[in-house]
Amino acid sequence: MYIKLVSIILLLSSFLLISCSDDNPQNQGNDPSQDTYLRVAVAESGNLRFEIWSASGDSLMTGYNKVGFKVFENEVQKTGGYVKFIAKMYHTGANNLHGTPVLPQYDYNPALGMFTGNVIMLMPGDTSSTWYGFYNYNDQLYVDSVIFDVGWNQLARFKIFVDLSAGLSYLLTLISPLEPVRGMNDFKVILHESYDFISFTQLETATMFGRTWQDSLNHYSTGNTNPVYTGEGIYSGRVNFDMAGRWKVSDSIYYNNKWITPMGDPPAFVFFVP
Ligand SMILES: [Cu+2]
Repeated sequence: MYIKLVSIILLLSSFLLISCSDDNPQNQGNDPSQDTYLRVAVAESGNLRFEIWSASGDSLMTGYNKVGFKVFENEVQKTGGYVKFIAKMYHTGANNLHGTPVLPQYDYNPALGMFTGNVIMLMPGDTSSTWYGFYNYNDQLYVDSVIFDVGWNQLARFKIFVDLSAGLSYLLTLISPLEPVRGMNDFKVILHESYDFISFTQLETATMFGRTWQDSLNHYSTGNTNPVYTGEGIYSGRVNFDMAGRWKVSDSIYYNNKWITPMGDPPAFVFFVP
């Protein structure tokens, strides 16, 4: 079990390292006032169809995806209840499997006509790594094991840290800024806990302390605010990149009466500010 966990973390780490080289940035806006949902995946079985719609792009991408599910039975759309969704990735040859963070349940949002929430996609699919979706409506209707695509958002960032004493891993996913600008930026992250990298729990009661600095000039900016929980899994603060160059934003996290980030070496995101 432990060996398997380590191999999955290594696998993810090697992918996440690659993802640090952003030589071809692409635009992934996250302005909630401009939510336009596009259909990004379909899973059908008999007279049943589940659709995933995304407000984060025209396909599911690595990182944070704001999504809604639509369910049709005999072409009649469901307008109440809930959807459950699980995603599992199989790595051919590596003989392992991992999950990705999803919500325990997606509730119906009448204003949007969908079962809304988020999914975090840890890795892109490719020829040897395949995502399978398992869909459930009201614990009554199921479509299982349908392959779906996930693209690679080169701007997506994750940090994984491990509490070995507790056998728990944590995943910190950056939501904003994916494209940092000079001056004030919204700093948004989402935090998950996992003991096996198959199921993940979204943590909503952590306390976060951000720190923003520029290594090369030993420069700290002022006017930053710590990320605080604002709902839907998201912790939101502000970071001030008051000069161009390479910035680091670290996040020390206190949860369940202890520090879960390594003391003196908290996870840090690197930003290149034009
Ligand atoms: Cu994978």
